[in-house]
Amino acid sequence: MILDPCAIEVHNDRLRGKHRRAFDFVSHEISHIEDILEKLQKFQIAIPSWALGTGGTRFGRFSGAGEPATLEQKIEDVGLLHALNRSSDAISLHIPWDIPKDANRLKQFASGLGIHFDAMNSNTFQDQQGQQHSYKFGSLHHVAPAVRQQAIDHNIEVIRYGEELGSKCLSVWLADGSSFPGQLNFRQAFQHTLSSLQEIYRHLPADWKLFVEYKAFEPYFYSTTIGDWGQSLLLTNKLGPKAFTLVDLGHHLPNANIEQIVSLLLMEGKLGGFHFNDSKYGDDDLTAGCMKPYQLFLIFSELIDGMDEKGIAHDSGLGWMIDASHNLKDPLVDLLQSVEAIKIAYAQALLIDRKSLREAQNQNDVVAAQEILQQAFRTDVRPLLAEARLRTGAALDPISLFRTLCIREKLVEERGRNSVATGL
Ligand SMILES: [Mn+2]
Repeated sequence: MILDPCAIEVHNDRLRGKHRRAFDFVSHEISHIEDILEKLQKFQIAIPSWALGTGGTRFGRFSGAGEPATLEQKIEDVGLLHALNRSSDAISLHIPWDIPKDANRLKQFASGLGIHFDAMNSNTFQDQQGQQHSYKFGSLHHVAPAVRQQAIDHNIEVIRYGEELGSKCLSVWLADGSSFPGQLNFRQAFQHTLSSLQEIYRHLPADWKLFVEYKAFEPYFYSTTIGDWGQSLLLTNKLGPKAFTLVDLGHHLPNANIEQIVSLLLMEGKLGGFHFNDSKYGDDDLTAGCMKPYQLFLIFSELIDGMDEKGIAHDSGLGWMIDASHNLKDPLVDLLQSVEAIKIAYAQALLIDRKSLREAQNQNDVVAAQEILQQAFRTDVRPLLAEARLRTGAALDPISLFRTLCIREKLVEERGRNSVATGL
């Protein structure tokens, strides 16, 4: 399904007056409003192919209707999101769920919708049909060289697919770990992981990046071989300049100070990208900003501070992606909500008076520092996001337009009630 641009025009015309009043009210107080609007227009968040279908828990999965059953339909869904908010111009694929049959045709189809291919994701956390060796006891860290080699070969194959599609990045997340004390020799598991990643790194094209994601626990519950940012940073430092740490917000132990992690990784030039989601207990994979919007704002505050200090472009210097699961809400609407929440946090962080904050820090003025941060956080920046959308031809209120146009109902008509997306 392709969105008719006239529908957006009609929708925006209806809301324009109300929007203008809200925008004038808030923009009035902001000195660098044009700079912020320009940054908001440029800032894009990639959508992972596996987030377009209904997610599940280990207890069950309640399929939605009209899910994208093919790779083309997944790209079409991201095209719809992008048409609605002009903020998600890339899709992140997962192999083997998204093996492209005709890469050139797929690339053309995607670019017709304004979509390109973000990071490629490998999968060594499941066994695939016909696979020779099992990943039950891990992949790149496995005690058996043949299993490690199979996992290495898979990652190299993922790079090949990515090259055909114009991607520039391989994201590696390993489930490798142990569930019982004594099961693993930690040092050996780490060394095996390092040498496996070194082999993959050797096959990385010159203009590619390798993202090494970490996760504190799950699916194993005693140790994870890349369990935290320190372990990921050890690996990426040893691998070389094309290797970076990837931060997934849900992959920390409760109450971890993620903004501090981000700040130091940026300082070391080793922060590669982000997976956005939100959680209350563990890796809950909920809509970004639904639980801890202040934490998201504080993370963006450190991101902007660190990127500006290093001269890193906000829109292209790091990889921005959503990594969430949609068990209750329509995945497309949930993704619209996540993108909105991420950009709200970004806009609020752009409002921070950096000069005054630095002065307050240097004078140990704790009260002033808090006031400065909260002044930015408590500003309602939603009219700024709406204005940025208006200027790029997107909808002033993407979720209401999604509902008014009965987009899901039309997708169900096209695809049927029982179409199921590949993924988890
Ligand atoms: Mn992730």
